[in-house]
Amino acid sequence: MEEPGTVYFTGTAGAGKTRLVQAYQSWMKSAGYDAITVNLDPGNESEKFTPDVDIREWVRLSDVMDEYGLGPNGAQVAASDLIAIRIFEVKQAVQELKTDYVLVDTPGQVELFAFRESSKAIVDALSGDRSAIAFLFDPALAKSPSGFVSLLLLSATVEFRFRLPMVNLLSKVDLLTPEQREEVTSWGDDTEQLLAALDRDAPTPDVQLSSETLRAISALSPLASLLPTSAEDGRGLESIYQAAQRIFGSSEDIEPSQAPPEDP
Ligand SMILES: Nc1nc2c(ncn2[C@@H]2O[C@H](COP(=O)(O)OP(=O)(O)OP(=O)(O)O)[C@@H](O)[C@H]2O)c(=O)[nH]1
Ligand SMILES: [Mg+2]
Repeated sequence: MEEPGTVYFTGTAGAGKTRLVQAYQSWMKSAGYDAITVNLDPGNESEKFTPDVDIREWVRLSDVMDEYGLGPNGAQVAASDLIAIRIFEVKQAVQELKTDYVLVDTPGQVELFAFRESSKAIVDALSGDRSAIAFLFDPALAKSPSGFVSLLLLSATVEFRFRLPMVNLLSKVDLLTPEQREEVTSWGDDTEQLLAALDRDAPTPDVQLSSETLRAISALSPLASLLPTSAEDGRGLESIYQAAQRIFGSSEDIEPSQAPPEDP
């Protein structure tokens, strides 16, 4: 059997990772694909989310806090190391489910995921040759030009660190007006538009830092276009699938009629 395609969903706290993983799994199932969800967040308390493989069976944030006398953030760091030690058991649980696609929800502390050695070890151990990262741009941050640049920097950091193909998503797009959505996606397509938007803001140190950061990032890698998505109304879920297929290099394609409308 071909190895499953694995997509890690990451992004800042509250960007919509957990709901998107669930919505995307439902969409995949309704389109006839076999996908499982894996929760890698030891502190995930969402009662509505019942992942197929749950890291909390091995490591639970509340237990780590009690056992080591740590607060929630210190416990996330310790938990990440504990997860790295048990990751091959998690991998085995995933393999036993014999699926085509694995959708992985990651902890909200994106700096933990992006910077700690243990998360690199976790991703390396879980990933086969067909793996990608979906980075969520939260519209609450992405709708301001300097917030957008901060997310670009974070996304580029994740990309350089994991060296996996990336798909950048604009999440919760149902919360933006059509004009806002167009403006934000245009920044992802065109550095000049984003620089112009920064120039329109007052020249505070924050805006100057963003302009210089943007110049540095765009010299390193071309800007990534954002796919607008919504777990609320199902927009863009098919585009995630298509982007993943391009990355995984499969010729298999879907009938457009099976999918919900892209832009209701
Ligand atoms: N309107 C709207 N709200 C959303 C969408 N996706 C998520 N939300 C809301 O945004 C909040 C955060 O969603 P989560 O899916 O828990 O986000 P997360 O990135 O997993 O959060 P952490 O794991 O805590 O970092 C919740 O109140 C969700 O209901 C969406 O597509 N549209
Ligand atoms: Mg979550």
